[in-house]
Amino acid sequence: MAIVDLAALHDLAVSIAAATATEVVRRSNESFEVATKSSATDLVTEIDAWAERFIIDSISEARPDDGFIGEEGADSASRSGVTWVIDPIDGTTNFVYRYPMFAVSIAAVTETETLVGAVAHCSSGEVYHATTGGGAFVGESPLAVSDQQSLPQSLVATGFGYDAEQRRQQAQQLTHIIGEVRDIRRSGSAATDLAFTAAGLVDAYYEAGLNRWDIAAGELIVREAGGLVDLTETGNRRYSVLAAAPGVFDELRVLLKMARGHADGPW
Ligand code: LIP
Repeated sequence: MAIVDLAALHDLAVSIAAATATEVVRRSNESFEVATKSSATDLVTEIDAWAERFIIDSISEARPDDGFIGEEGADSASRSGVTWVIDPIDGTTNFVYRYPMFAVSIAAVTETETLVGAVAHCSSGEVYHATTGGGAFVGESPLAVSDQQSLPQSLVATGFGYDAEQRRQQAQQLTHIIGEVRDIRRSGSAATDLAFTAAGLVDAYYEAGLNRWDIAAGELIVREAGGLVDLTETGNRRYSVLAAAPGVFDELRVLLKMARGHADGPW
């Protein structure tokens, strides 16, 4: 693999995420086609498709040998050793409802690690970003996870899947968690939840049934902000993620394992 200019890769990710987010927000005020994917509640719009195409074309102009994996179907091999993992609009349901919690998530990865990640929070215009070994930032401001040491005082984000039975099981687990923490937040965007964990806006985030594009950028941002991340591939290219401040990570991991043991199924 050729030597990669991390700074250039990072600047490409941040600039394209920001430009995409600006246009996504502009188009959110226009009419657009909405369709469904894996279930009647799994929405996709023509803006998701446009955004993924725009991101790929913009990156390819600068780096024609890179590969792409995207939520809306991109799946091309890399000739450079660098592959971009793209969620063009993470939180598509929120986008359709104009509920201001959706993000553009772009990560550059190799076979062994994530090099850079950028999550553009569309409603604020803020871009959360990180380079491996280079720290995490929102804009120019350094990010750090919370210094929370008490699980009962922890604000914990989570999410639920598009399959009704999956959601039912995830809600069952939640009944064993919600009384053990300060409170729960459900944004509807995994990338946003991970960025907010890195910023200390929540103390932790967990969710199962995610795709790689939901988490690729946010996971690096949390780690570079001093957080701990447990990422488990659960089959069918789905992932379970726990991202947390170090002071509550182990205790929350144990609680999650207990809660999943009480649910009717694997979620
Ligand atoms: C969403 C995730 C969210 C999860 C939703 C959905 P999408 O991704 O970001 O955390 O709870 O079910 O998977 O589909 O909006 O890109």
